[in-house]
Amino acid sequence: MQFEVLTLFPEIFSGYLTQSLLHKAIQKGLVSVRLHNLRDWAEGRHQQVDDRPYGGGPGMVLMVEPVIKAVEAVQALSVPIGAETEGRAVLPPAEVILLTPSGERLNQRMVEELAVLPRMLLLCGRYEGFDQRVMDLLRPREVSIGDYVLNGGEVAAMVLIDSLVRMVPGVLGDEQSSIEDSFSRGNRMLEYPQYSRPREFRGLSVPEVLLGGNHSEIARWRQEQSLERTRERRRDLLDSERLASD
Ligand code: 6GU
Repeated sequence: MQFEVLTLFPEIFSGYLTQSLLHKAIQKGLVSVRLHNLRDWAEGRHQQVDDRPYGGGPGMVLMVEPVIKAVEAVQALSVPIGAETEGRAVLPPAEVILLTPSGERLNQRMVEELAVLPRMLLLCGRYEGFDQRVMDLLRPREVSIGDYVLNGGEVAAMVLIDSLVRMVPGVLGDEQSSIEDSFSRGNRMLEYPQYSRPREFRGLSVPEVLLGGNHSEIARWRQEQSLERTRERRRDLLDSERLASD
């Protein structure tokens, strides 16, 4: 799974990309993330990438020209990272995904859908968004991570990458599985509570059932806990109408 990320702030990604799970996935060649600075496609002495909106109003708009040039240049990169010297493998064109609060809201169904794509180009916006002609020309998939406003698409891009790499076989250890994740296909329940040592802490004890070693009893208890939590916190997940449409 290959990500090309177009951003004005590539340095925001560095800590995230070197964290253990993702770093290992990158080392193993299962995932690659290539950062591109939009500023590299800006013109003129000031390397301008944003401008005031026609019609007035607050903020600045990301200019159409540098974005389109950058996307064309990234799409033209046909050699995957790590194979530059071999120079044979050709990359498929990347699916263009634009991170914006006006996009379709990300959920696990969308994650599963996107997880089949071999290569994605993530466009991170800043300021008051992109010139509409970026969307008109590129027809990207516009994705939002939720109903709140971030300062830019970078954090949202990391959220998207993080949710997608979990779906790549071999990225999670054997002991973990994305299939059992909450919200994955066939699991619309919140996770049950977990406990580890010590058995008692400040008067709070681990539920007796977890200490007994009766696996079917434990499984039943966990299922009940999941259901109870989901009822209390996320009744919408249990709604069968949504089950059919999502
Ligand atoms: Cl993708 N971008 C920004 N700027 N804000 C958001 C978002 C994206 N998703 C939710 N809020």
